[in-house]
Amino acid sequence: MTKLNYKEKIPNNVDLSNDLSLQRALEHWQPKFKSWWTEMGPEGFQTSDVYLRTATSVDADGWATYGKVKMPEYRWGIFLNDKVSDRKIHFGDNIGDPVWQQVPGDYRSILRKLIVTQGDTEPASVEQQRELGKTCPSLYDLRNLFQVNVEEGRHLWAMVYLLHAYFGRDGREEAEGLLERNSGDIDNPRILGTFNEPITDWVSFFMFTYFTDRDGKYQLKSLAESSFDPLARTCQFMLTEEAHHMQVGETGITRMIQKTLEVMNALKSDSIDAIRNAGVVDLQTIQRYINFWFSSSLDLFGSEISSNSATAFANGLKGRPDEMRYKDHSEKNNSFTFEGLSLENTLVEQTIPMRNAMNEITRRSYVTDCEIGLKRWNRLIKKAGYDIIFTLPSTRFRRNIGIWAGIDSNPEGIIITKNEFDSKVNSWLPSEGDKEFIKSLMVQVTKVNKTAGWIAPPSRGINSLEIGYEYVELRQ
Ligand code: BYC
Ligand code: FE
Ligand code: FE
Repeated sequence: MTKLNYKEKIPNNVDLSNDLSLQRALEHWQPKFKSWWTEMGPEGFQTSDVYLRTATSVDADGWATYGKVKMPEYRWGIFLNDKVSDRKIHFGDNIGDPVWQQVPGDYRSILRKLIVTQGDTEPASVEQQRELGKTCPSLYDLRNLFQVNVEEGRHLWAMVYLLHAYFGRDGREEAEGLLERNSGDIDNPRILGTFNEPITDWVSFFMFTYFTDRDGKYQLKSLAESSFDPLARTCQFMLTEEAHHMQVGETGITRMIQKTLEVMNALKSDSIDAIRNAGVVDLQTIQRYINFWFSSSLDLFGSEISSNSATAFANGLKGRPDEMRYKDHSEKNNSFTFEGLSLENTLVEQTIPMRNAMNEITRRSYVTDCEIGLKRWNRLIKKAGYDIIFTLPSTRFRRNIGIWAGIDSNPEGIIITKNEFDSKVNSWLPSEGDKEFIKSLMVQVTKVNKTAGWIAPPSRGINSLEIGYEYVELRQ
């Protein structure tokens, strides 16, 4: 197993010291990354010691090494899973050929676009979350936020390495662009919609890590199948880090629900006013946050019918998540039938070539995965004796990309008029009033072993440490 070389300026397991011009190019990008981190990364706490995990090797023992570090001194580096010898292309038109260690000329621009799109989301999320330290519900949560942030920074490094190593001059230019676009910037926004949405409260942060990082999981799984071997190996390693981000989301939402249920039981009431007056989030508002972040994340899979996704599949650039679970890996002559939209805006059965449906196939796996958390949360609610049930809205609800974009639908997926949508939207999506209420709950708690009133304390600490461990040392 390759050890990561930490003696170098840029920790790596790609033998960077043997490619001086690449090393120089990346060392030139490194200070730009550091200034971006200082300007656009977490606000405050940059001089605090944070209990973070850093990868020291890509195998099971070494990839999670814990210790206190100041965030700007985190060892962002380039780590790829080890090469599998004789790896062959396993989907699309070139099945059985050896995978590529260099970018084939014909696929250069489409591969670059996939890598740039993936790379753009990573720093975007750090920018979106930069203010959250001011309202952290506990030191434990603050540490988790920063862990997610430094790892998203590392995911940016992963894509920048590919751009520098395999795409020459235009790759270097794209790498600069990844630090120039900014989340929510009107003139130069991030590429994908969700990554321009503000995340200014912790309810949104937990929803984002549950729903949007999970899009990351599915996109990375698709790219981990790629015939461009360096991309596949990079994404395989990123996936090990991704699991933690989704866990932060799932446990955060669970703890928020637990606290609400505790208060409801103490009050012996399910009155929304009473629940809010007691300083916790009513389940109806949580449902509206689910509706918002789930529907936004659905757009990240692209159009239901997509010639881009067909080309990427045919060329072996981007597969389906867990491609080996499918029977046919060419899908050249197969078709996909789904409920689409007629010219009169009514639901109609539509059949399209399977390869054009790859975005929708990936989206469906994602939806199934999202449901797991909702089932767990619904069990908690039921056990507490309430009959409220969380549901995922229909994939037709509030879409901005694909065939449902601009179609007014209710959360059950029934097409309705714009008037009806507008009159009910405040019961489906967080209203200004909901956001004000959530904002009022967001107070910073940084005392050891204390947790804000709207969320239950964590059930266990990090890496077997106690919950009350000083995960972030505020002393400067
Ligand atoms: N917003 O055929 P279409 C993560 C564009 S998250 C704006 O429908 P296609 C993370 C699309 O680019 C994972 N534009 O779809 C999570 C195309 O543009 P062009 C991120 C959008 O091409 C949390 C056009 O619409 N990874 O890692 O198959 C924290 C029509 O394209 C959107 C990736 O996305 C949108 N939502 O694109 C941190 C993987 N959706 O060609 C990190 C790389 C589509 O007309 N990207 N468009 O200029 C891809 O695989 C694909 O580009 C897409 C789908 C999945 C985005
Ligand atoms: Fe990431
Ligand atoms: Fe992530």
